[in-house]
Amino acid sequence: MYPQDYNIWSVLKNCIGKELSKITMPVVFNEPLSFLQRLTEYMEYAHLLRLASQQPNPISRMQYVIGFAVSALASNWERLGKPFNPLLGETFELEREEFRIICEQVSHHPPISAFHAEHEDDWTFHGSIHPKLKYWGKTVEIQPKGTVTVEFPKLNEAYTWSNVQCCVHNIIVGKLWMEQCGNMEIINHSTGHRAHLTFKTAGSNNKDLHRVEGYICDEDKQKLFFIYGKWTEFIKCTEYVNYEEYCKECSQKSKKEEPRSKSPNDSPCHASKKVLQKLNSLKVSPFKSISVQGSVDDVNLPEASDVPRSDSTYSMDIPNSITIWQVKPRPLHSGDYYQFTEFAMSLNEMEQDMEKYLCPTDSRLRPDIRKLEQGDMDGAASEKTRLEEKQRCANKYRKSKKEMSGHQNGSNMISTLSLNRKTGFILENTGLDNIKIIQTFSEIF
Ligand code: CLR
Repeated sequence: MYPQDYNIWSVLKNCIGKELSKITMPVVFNEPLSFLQRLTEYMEYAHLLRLASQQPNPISRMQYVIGFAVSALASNWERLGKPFNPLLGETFELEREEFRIICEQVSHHPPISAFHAEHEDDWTFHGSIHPKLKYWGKTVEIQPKGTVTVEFPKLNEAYTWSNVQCCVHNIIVGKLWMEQCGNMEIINHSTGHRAHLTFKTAGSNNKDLHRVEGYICDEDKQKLFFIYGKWTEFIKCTEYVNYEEYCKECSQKSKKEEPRSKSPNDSPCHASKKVLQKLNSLKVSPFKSISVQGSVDDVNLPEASDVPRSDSTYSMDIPNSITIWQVKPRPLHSGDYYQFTEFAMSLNEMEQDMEKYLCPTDSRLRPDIRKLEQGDMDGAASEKTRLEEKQRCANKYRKSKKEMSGHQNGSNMISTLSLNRKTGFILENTGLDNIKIIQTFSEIF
């Protein structure tokens, strides 16, 4: 199996209307990470939460929480490989200077991943994500359902928000690309402050590509700060009056300049286009070679549309703004390796002495992911099939056990099967205090 022999459409055209999480995709579309690891990427800029917790007033705390919420999405830029679906009970844990996190797959159908992260007694960050994929022909829409919460225990403060939806374009023809769009509302439940952020769609001329804009308001809906930036690059903020002033100046200027403008050279993104074109051509993506073959005969092909280019030189710069968050550049060879960030590249690493304390359910121990990481596509594919088969068996067994106990006792005895968290054993209560060990927790791989 080689990427050039496949295109996503050749798989998906048979799946219109199906729940996408149930479709098994060939491993060539995967990236060597589990979805639990992909969620852990939310934590790359966790220092922003520590900074937030150190701020004396709720508005500057909100600014850093916004920075964190947006920065959490940055690693998704250009990442079009599908992470592996976690197996039920799979875990991933990571400890770094600024945080520690534990994630667990708590449901398989629908797929739900839960996580809890913290740093000393500064903050906690927890929640669950249930990615719902909707397939609309040319695009796949992914709604990451679930609410996430940040708490500052010393301040008795809690913030919540939900992530915006993610659209993957050019499923049928052309090169895949992704944008995040929709509204995000971050609520400080203790003070009533709110942040309203809009993740914009690329829009005409792609002038709003990846752009995020919004404001912070108090409990009386008074707008206090203006927030702007791109989820792929930076987030800045300024007092709302500065923004209003800036808008006034802009409209006056454009009135004066109107007769002169409209030549293509005036487009603010013009200068960067060539540079970006060059950069893009240098990047070797494993997905570049996924091109449409002659097999899409039974559909009406739309025009092949290109991946919109980012216009990074065109960024609004409002006087008296501060930068809350700035993205780290991707490593040099990111394009040769699934567009990973440096942080993503570190997630499969076995750190020193890790094998001694790691849970046997940890994503790092998944043989299919490991094989893909080593470039063994066929090995990865057969391991993936084996694990999926094994999981189906385990599910069937669990289900039949539950049904049986329900019949025998006239009640649905959930306690019949229980998982001992400490030992990782699945225990079966066969009645009369007779407890039998069925399967070890470690056997999910
Ligand atoms: C985006 C950020 C959200 C959480 C989230 C949920 C599902 C992820 C999505 C993120 C990024 C894109 C994603 C998706 C699942 C599948 C999809 C990884 C992390 C990839 C690009 C697969 C595309 C394959 C289709 C074209 C079939 O907060």
